[in-house]
Amino acid sequence: MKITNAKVIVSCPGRNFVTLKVMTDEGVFGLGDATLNGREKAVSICLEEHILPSLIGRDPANIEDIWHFFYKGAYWKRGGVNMAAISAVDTALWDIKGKVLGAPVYNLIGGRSRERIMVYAHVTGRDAEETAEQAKGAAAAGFRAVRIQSGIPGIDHTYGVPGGRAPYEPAEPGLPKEYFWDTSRYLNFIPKLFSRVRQACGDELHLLHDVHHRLTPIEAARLGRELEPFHPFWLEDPVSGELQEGLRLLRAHSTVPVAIGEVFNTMYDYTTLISEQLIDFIRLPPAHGGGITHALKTAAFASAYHIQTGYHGATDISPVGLAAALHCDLALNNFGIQEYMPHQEIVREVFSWNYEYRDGDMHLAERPGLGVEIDEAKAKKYLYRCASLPVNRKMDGTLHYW
Ligand code: KDG
Ligand code: MG
Repeated sequence: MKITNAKVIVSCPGRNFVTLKVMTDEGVFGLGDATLNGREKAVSICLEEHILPSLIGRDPANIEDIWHFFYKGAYWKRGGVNMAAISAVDTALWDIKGKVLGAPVYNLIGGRSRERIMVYAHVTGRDAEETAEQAKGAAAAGFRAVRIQSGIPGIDHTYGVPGGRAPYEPAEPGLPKEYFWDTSRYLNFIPKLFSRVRQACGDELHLLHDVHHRLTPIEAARLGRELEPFHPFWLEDPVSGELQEGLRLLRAHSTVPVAIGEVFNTMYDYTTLISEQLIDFIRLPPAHGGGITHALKTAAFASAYHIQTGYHGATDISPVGLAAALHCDLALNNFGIQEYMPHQEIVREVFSWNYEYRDGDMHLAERPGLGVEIDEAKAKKYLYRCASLPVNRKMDGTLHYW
């Protein structure tokens, strides 16, 4: 069997997605998600100019060899753009393998380890009161885990909280917007938010929160310690992950579980974090972390240290990327939880998929390969639109992490 052609499909049904389609001489094709929010064109050029010409002619069965060809062969290893491109190739090859063998991908990587995949919902409110009400509503609708993000007194715009009635979408049309941030107001408020939500929802609902990289290690340690009475399921990206050693400080002061790595791109970004047990959940999903091949290795490394998966699943992971994560979620013994932020309805015009949310869990139907299709004619109707993630400044104008 040979790869005869491959193409990159950039489409914007409500938001931009970059999808790779790899075709073979036997008519079987595979899909991979190459979406990197705000850097879509960089990945599509990387694929078209630097990767696909060397992919054509290879045997799609040899996934491990092809992975190393593009990883080691790039010489400039790692990096978000390169790894998103490699992830898409790898995922498409697993899709092909599944279709050729007539098996869902999860059956090729160990089979079912569980009946269903626990997901967490996004719960937001303009203030603690509204967030608590929304959390109660989500629990009543069947969710057993919710991520709580709230407007903060004295800060005009907070990460994760939509301005109007539209669902939250991280990238906004045009060039990056600039928002303002105040760490001390944030730190004073979040324990009050957790207290209010616990009061409204009781003890059983799993509560998660995304700090979105904004604290220093000692600030994160303070927050972790103050949230302990409310036993969060996790605190996500409490500090920017570049300084892996920084997590030692948080660990020294708090038992709050930590999830990190949605902006990482290989297992090498995790070496200190995993081997020193400084975190509890890995966030790096197959779509950005080297595809299914490398995700399995990262998960195996984590499992030796009792660390679980909690894959990133925001709307900028396409249905193809989410399906790749769900196949791993179903098969991995050290699965923890999966993020679920539903795509807008309009996305169904371009993609169809085999996963379904029911009663707090995601369920995967038995279909060969990944189980996701793309309608190329419809995809063409939705032209790419420039959209960017915002940036954050401290109140005095200093550029900070968003
Ligand atoms: O593109 C950026 C988003 O994926 C990110 O802001 C979402 O942090 C996020 C999350 O946890 O879903
Ligand atoms: Mg996050």
